[in-house]
Amino acid sequence: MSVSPFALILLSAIKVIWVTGFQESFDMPEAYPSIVVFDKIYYISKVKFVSYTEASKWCSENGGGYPAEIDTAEELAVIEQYAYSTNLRRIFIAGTDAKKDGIFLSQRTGVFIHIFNWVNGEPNNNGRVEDCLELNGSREGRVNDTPCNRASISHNVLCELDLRMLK
Ligand SMILES: [Ca+2]
Ligand SMILES: [Ca+2]
Repeated sequence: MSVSPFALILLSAIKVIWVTGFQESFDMPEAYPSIVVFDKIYYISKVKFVSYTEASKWCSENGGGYPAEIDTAEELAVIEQYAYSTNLRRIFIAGTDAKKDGIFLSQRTGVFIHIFNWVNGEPNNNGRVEDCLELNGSREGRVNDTPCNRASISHNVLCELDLRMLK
């Protein structure tokens, strides 16, 4: 008997699995240990990016994912906790309000993102240039609007991959 059917049963039976040492294909040296929740895998880059576009490219080229998109309150809670566990200051996730201030859309799908747990006082569109979203790992993983590309501000990136896309 191979071990993989058992692993699949585990994946479907257990809602949250900390993957460290479990799915070696996602133990990337350039990323923090990934987590699997429901049908999604999440991983955070160790590399930092000034540009959201570059961060998004990194997700795609490392594991085949995309910057995490907040679809539900449950998912937000998961990625906040994950961000918090790293204590990283700035971590890009998906969402831009470049077209209309305060209306955040997924860069990848155009879907309206409307579930947030903002850092106190946010979103503030600081300097009128904050058109992207980040999680502040050092502030309980909560959400802040941040520049998409400003030389003085660098971010890690939290990537998401739908495991059902791999089947
Ligand atoms: Ca999502
Ligand atoms: Ca802000």
